[in-house]
Amino acid sequence: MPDMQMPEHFDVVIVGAGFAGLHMLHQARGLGLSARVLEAAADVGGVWNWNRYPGARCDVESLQYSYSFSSELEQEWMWTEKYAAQPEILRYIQHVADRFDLRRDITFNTRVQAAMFDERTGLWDLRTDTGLAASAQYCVMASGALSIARLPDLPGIEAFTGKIYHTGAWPHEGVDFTGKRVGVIGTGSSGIQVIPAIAKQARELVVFQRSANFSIPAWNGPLAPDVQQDWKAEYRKHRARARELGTLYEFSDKSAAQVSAQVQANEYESRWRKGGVNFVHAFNDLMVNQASNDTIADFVRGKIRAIVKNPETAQALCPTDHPLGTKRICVDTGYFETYNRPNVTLVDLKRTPISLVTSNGVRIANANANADTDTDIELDALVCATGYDALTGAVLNIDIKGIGGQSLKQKWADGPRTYLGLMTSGFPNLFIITGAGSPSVLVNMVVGIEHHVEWICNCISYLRQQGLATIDATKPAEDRWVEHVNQAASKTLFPKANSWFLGANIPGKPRVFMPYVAKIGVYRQECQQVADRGYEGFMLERGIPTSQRLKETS
Ligand code: NA7
Repeated sequence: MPDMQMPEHFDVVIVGAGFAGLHMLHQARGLGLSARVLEAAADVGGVWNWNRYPGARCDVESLQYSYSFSSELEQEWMWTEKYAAQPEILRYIQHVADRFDLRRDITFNTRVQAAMFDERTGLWDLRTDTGLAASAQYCVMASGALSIARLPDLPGIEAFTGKIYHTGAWPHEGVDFTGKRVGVIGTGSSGIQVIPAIAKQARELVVFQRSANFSIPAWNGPLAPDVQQDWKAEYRKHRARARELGTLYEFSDKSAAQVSAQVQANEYESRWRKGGVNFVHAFNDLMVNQASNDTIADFVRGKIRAIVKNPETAQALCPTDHPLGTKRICVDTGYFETYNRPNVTLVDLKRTPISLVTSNGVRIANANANADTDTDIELDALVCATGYDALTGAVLNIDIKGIGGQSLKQKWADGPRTYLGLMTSGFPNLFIITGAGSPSVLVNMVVGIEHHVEWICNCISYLRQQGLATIDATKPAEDRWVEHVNQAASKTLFPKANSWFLGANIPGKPRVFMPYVAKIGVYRQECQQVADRGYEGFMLERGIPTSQRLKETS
């Protein structure tokens, strides 16, 4: 443990320099606050700095996956593709950091390990892995919803002598798979993007699939200058709509249940040809009515069977264990077509699970139960596209202690508890951006981030104007919010999938549906109402809250 320095004091400390942290820093400066961002990586960008795997791309259109706070920025930045690839998004974020001179308030290569609320001073004390210490009146967790990469717990993995990569921690210098035998584990969004890219380079690619996933073609391509100009001419109108709707899809006002099978098929076909996540908004009951969902899921399974030539592989690639859209829908470029290549093989782990990782490959159980030998697959490299400890992982990775030394880990042992997804009771002046209990990963992240930063900044301004020292969620308000978020999810098909939305990918993680399924416009109104009513459901105090007060008011 490095020696701790004397803490440097700021009005706000922000954890993370991705889209959220940079925006928070810029807005905090606008309020005249002193602010410091602490960032584990060597540069800005968050997930876009870490996820450098080949094929990494955003599945929200570039013109929408960008900040709206500066019209000059909006107009001057030119996107080259409909869906931007990771390097272009990273360049954009780096440009934002430079254009608004943000780097001077960011400390890089510094991972926050602990944050503690000091009842004597009313400040948050932060400790980092470099020995740097900071204290601040407000602490903002901008640490990302998908930033704690998870490697699979496979027996023997430590014995593998080839290279092991995780898509979420990709080497900056890139990887050359030419002539190599590569295994990819995982077929979520990252796997579905990386598989076609690696297949083009590697000698052999073996995909290890635990669950088949639905994926829609992106039909990505260059962004025509006139399309970009037209969109930019109307940017204010588009942004206003995005604040209500999230990403601007063609939302349908019809239910699939209302129309004939032919009308359904025509609509699915037309949306498949347009591509992207827009596909899942073909009808308005697809996420609430299983029978309706079956119609769109059947359509995609039909497409998979039509694309993939080997019928056995096609069958294994057809998802049957969850309704379409209840796991994050994937958007791809030639994913299913990749299985027609002679150098690509699919291993269905449901039939033939990995029994051992050996020094030079992977051993899979034999599909024929009577056969006495397992099959060894020799590999030079293993790519894990195995996902993240989503939504709560990054926050709980830090040892956070609130009033009375209460640890957040303990408080959230049975699942995250927040009020509005923004704060958690007993942790005054600690704000979370796009965390559990907010729409978070279910909407365009940049829209969600901008809303949270706006709300937090308005809140801090209010506190300062009123001469208040702290804001803290009350327990009853938090309990009501958690119930409200659960209720909202239970009216949908989402809980039917073993998804990372409910922590199912992490052994032992409590199964709680974490994001709030409401439209961002509805959520925005709920947050605004709370503020308009003088921060209803929060305790606002002139003095410093203590454990004694907490006992009295909870
Ligand atoms: P995801 O969506 O969590 O996908 C992870 C994949 O890895 C998924 O197919 C998992 O199967 C699979 N997985 C995880 N652990 C294992 C083990 N132990 N063995 C075999 N297969 C495993 O992560 P992504 O990075 O693809 O996407 C995350 C989000 O980032 C994405 O939605 C975008 O919003 C951006 P499972 O389905 O759990 O059976």
